[in-house]
Amino acid sequence: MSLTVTQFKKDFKKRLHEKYAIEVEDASNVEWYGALGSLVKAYYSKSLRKTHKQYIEEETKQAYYFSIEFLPGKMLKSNLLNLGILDVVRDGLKSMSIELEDVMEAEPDMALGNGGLGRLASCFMDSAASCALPVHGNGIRYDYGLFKQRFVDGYQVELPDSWLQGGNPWEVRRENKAVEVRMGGTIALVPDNSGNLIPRYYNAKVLRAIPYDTHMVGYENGVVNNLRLWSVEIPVTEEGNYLTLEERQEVENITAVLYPDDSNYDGRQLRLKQEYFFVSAGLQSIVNYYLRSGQAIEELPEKVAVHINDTHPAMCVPELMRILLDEAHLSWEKAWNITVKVMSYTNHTLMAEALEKWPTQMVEEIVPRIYQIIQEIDRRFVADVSEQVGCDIANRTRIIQNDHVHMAHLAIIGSHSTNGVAKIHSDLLKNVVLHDFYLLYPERFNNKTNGIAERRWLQLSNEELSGVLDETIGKTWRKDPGALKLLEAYRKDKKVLKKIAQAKQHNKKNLAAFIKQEYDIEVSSDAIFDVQIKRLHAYKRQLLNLLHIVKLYLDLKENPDRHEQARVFIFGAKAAPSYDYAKTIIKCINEVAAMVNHDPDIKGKLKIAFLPNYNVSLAEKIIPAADVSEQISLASKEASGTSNMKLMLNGAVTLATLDGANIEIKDAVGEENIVIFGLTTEEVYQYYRNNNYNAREIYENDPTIHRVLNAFIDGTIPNISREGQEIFDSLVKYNDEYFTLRDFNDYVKGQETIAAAYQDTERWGEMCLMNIANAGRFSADQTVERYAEDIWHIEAVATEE
Ligand code: NBX
Repeated sequence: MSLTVTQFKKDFKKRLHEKYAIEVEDASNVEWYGALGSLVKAYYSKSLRKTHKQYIEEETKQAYYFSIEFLPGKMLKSNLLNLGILDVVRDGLKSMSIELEDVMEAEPDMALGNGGLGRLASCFMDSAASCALPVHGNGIRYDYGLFKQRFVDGYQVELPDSWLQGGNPWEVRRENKAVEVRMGGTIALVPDNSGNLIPRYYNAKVLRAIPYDTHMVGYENGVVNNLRLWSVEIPVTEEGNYLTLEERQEVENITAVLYPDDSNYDGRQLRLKQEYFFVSAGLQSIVNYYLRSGQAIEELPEKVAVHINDTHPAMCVPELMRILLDEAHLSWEKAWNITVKVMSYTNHTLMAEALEKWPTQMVEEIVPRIYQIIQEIDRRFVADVSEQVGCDIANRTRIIQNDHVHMAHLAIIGSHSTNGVAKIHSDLLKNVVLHDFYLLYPERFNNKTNGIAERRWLQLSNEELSGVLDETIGKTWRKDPGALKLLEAYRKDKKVLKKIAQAKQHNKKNLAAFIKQEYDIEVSSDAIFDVQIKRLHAYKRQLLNLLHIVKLYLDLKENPDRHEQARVFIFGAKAAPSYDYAKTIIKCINEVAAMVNHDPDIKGKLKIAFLPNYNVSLAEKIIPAADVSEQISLASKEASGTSNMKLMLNGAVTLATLDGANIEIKDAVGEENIVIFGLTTEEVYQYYRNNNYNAREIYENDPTIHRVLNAFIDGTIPNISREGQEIFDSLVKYNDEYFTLRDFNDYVKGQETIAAAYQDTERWGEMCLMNIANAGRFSADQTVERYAEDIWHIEAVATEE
């Protein structure tokens, strides 16, 4: 949009007057933020209406991304960037003695997600709007997002995230789009006048679902899509729906708080209610919208695609069936045909403990009609498959097994597409984990390697590097991340390498100042900034990183004058509150940090900064300053990873196992520009097959590993008598589930390669450049375009910009 500084200042002052009755100079940053947020929303409201109208008039097919998590982070700067008014607003504010950065401080992170899965959903929303694709999000408006993390005596402490307290300028409550969701009670099927069996509900609870819309602004293209998040309310008054105080509380709990587990499935009733709540509300509103256009329900797949992001929204399958059967009165066959055409599903994990299986009794109790439909889907599936392929395969793939509903089976059987999130992950789905389903439905399986919103992860968070890119290769990369490839021509150009290195130095100094100010840790920007930022989980092996740090420490203690490349190890990681082992690792990292950071023998060659409360905003500060990207999960465990993509885009060199998208990163940058170590997936599977992994033997025969592990139990590392023993036992006594000891020496070698390369400035500079230049293929723009074409069958709309 076009906006002048003068006009902006006028608008901004007016907003402050209207909203807070205050002058610019008397307002706090919270008021500046509130006014600016609502002004920006007004700026894009015309585009919003235009996009909406265009979709209706052109009868555009639209896709709806159902996800129980969205993790957008802060929205102000991203909206300014995408509207093309970032500089005007920054200059306008400055002329009123306001720093945009100070206004941004007042915005809380919107953290309605745990990690990769939720952040991916938000990257897709940004990219879809920016590619003019008609894609909307559907999820839950939690009153409390992911907990805030503090460290007390090195332990993780969780505090509530009351992100809505100061008001949320981006959302719009859509009272008139509320729908009702039924839960509980019992069902009887009674014939109506024409003999159709119609379900009658007894004692069901009727909940009111209120949508709050947050708008997704495309990058300089005038497209504005919608992220619809549902909040529960108790219906005003309905006879027979009188609720006691406890019952009201129970209802309100449904959208109160995000489950903080990112890998273990938590089989609580409330979670199942959350899942059904947003699925039912979302599908009802989509069908209502569709029917208002006057089109026939039979044509639904021509105009609507529904995406199931992991299994949490898998009840989309029986819920759409319910709507088609009970409300549109279609036959089972017609309804099933439509449902399978509309639905598609993404799998995000191979870890068995993350797979959702709900006890049938619980499903029947909470969503009785849905349970009936699931039973019928299961019955027909078993009959078909047994007849056509055989009973064994039918029994292994059916939805209901051992009194549990297998949500992944439901999602695969009830949709036309199942995809993994990186090549190796999709291959493992086909060949191992979901092999039986692959035999039944080979055509349904496909890969969609994840991507990232490169605007947020480069333009917005790394202005310094963005400037260098503009000077070197022009500005096309800002719209087309593929154009980053143009940088490759400069791989030997010392001037360009120097500029990139200077941008990195600038960002490292900023991060160092932040770390000093917030956590009183002194770090030198001359050291390697080695970064591992992701959820804390045993399979991601933060412990491998820690073991190496302890080794470096012990080496330096033995020989304080040893010439060692200075390193700062930066961690950011939250542990699920119920995941004790992950919390133990946090405590150990913090205690090693306290020990190392204050030891004068180390002479500053080694520093550890475990920054608390890792979230999107902190990621935006860390990533531009990273030299090394730690992607060290045990091969075959990380479905894709996305911080690996963000870090390479910002010129960090990846130190990685051949896992998830690391493999594709290696292919993109070439072997000489990445450091690979560790077991391959095949080797890991071989250990499983032969059942011959022996961690104790490694501990007993490898003197380095022996010495490092002993440091956890012999008092070398203070204050971890319990935790150190737990770590030691997990590795030696319980045979090291994620082969940390097996990969240790190879990892150490990898770290040595990194240190040597870093000392050769030109070599290192070239590696950084090659990473930036080849990051374009991991743009989420490309990823959503593949989903659009191959899975959703939707097309971009015409735009004027
Ligand atoms: O999804 C992550 C994977 O671990 C990553 O490898 C992948 O890159 C990313 C995006 O595809 N999975 C993930 O973040 N899962 C969850 O957050 C999660 C949340 C709730 C739950 C299970 C998993 N019940």
